[in-house]
Amino acid sequence: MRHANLSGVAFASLLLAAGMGQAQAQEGHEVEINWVSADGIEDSIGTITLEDTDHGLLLTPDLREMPPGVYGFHVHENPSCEPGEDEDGNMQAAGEAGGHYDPEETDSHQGPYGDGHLGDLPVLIVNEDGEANLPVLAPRLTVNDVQGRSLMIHEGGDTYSDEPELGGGGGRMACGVVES
Ligand SMILES: [Cu+2]
Ligand SMILES: [Zn+2]
Repeated sequence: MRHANLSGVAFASLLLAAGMGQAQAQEGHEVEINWVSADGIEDSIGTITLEDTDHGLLLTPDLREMPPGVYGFHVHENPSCEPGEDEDGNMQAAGEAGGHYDPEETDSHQGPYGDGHLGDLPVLIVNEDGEANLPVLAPRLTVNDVQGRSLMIHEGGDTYSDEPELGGGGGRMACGVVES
């Protein structure tokens, strides 16, 4: 009888472990997002969770303490949010992240539904409470594509076009590295 009880405990532990594994899978790939400046990486503003779906890559932000508005959002090439020199030799926030992820070398910024940069994502929306929690879908991407790269949030919106330069997106404001 005592033996049977012990087995029961062991079985319960096994179920618990299995349950935790499942919960982790459902949470998806979590990316921490930090403010960035020319001086370096600053405070965290939350996370963005990545998930493969039948319709493409789903990015679910859980960000806070941001000014309300619409923000340009992209996958950048390199897994770094450190400052780096721009073309004119000035230190730029998250410059080490490089440009928009563009494996086909289209050199064209057309937004998430065009044939240009693969890293062009739908804009992020921050509500009146300073929170971003509306998921966005990138139909041409998978989690695997963005691992070993970075997520970038820009001041201002995004016109999803080459004019004006960089689709009207402003400076690099917040960034997170997607671990491999
Ligand atoms: Cu960008
Ligand atoms: Zn782009």
